[in-house]
Amino acid sequence: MSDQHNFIRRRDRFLEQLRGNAAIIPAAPMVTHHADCEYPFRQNSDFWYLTGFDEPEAVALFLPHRPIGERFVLFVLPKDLTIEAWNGFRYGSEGAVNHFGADIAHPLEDLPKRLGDYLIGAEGIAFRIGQHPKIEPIVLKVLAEQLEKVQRSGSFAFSLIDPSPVLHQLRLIKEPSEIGRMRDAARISAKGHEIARNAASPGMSERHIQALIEQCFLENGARGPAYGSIVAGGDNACILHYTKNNGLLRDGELLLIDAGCSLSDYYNGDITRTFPINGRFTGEQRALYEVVLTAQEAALQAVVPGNNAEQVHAIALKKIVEGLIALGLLKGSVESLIEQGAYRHLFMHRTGHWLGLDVHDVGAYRLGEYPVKLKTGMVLTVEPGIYVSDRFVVPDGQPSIDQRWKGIGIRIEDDVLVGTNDPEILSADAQKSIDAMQNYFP
Ligand SMILES: [Mn+2]
Repeated sequence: MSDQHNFIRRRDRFLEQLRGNAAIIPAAPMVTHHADCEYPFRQNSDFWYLTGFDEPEAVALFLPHRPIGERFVLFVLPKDLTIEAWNGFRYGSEGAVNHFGADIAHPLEDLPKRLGDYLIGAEGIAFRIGQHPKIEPIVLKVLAEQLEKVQRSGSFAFSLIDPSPVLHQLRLIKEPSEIGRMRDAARISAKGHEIARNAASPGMSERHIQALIEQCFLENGARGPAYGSIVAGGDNACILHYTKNNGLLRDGELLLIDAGCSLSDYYNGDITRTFPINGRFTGEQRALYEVVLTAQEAALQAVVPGNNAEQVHAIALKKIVEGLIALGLLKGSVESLIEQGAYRHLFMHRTGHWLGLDVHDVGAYRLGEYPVKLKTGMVLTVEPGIYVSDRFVVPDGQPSIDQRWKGIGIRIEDDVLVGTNDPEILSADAQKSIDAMQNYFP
């Protein structure tokens, strides 16, 4: 169980920032896989961040308008020895108070009848509409009742607001304990990549490599992969979200692996590496790999306080476009190609995203007109790529692409902590130099 002090501090900060609004934050439900089988449980990251409570269906109330000692209320699935014999242990209301610091806890079934009373005196409700279909009708019913009362008494305004901006701003800046866990997640993820590269050889299946990397995650205590592992040989690498992983690894092709683990407390790694399956780059593969690596390393250096993610992307993009011009795959000036987007058949995604409890973590990238500035404690990925495939149409005025370049998909992705000065590359254990990618002979 994670350290309760962290959760207490987060709740205090959240309560403070809610001002007079009462927040309702639901846990994740169980999700059906098929028939009566369910997916393994995955807690809602907002709920986890504030509670550390890892059971489904629960609802947390944060009540800044109540006295100290009544501000954190949990509604939880009740103890039931018969159900627990089938589905596992539950803490129940008592456990929620004794082990998770709830001021008060109730069985979940009491939520509809108790929620209204808890909200009396709040200025409004902070609840995210559209994401919690089971809880939303209960919240809206209570809100309607409150609005009726307000209308009659005329005493105060009662609004419905979104708790996400406040909560996600908190989540965007990682605390020291979270940074420690992000290092762990990246280290284990990197280890899996090293194992995969050392094992890969022509004739193996993508699935076999997936098994090896995910075995590493599990052996090292992770829950499993943070997202569907992408193990993509050859042209499959040009399908950005390829997860079929049912192809064969062919001599002369590259293997792109985009995989990271999710830890017991949900912190995630997200790493991509690309290497030749037979241990030797072709000339074309090597040339494109050098372009991506150069772009990625330049972009990584820009992950410093005061810069923003758009600048990081712009640096990577400029290097990629320069490299592609030099290789004859693009034609024109760097500036005009970028302005016209005439590179998008070769590099069609952004260079990164926030990383944390969610793989594509929460937090704004822009506040109105202004890109969010990088601050110490933020974690993001830096992941430029080049994809050469018949899937993507060459725009008018750009050179058609010779067959020898086709089927090459390269992405290099690291997880980076914005430090006080230099960036800390959390995933540095996963090799990426040209030599390391060729440093094995089957
Ligand atoms: Mn990523």
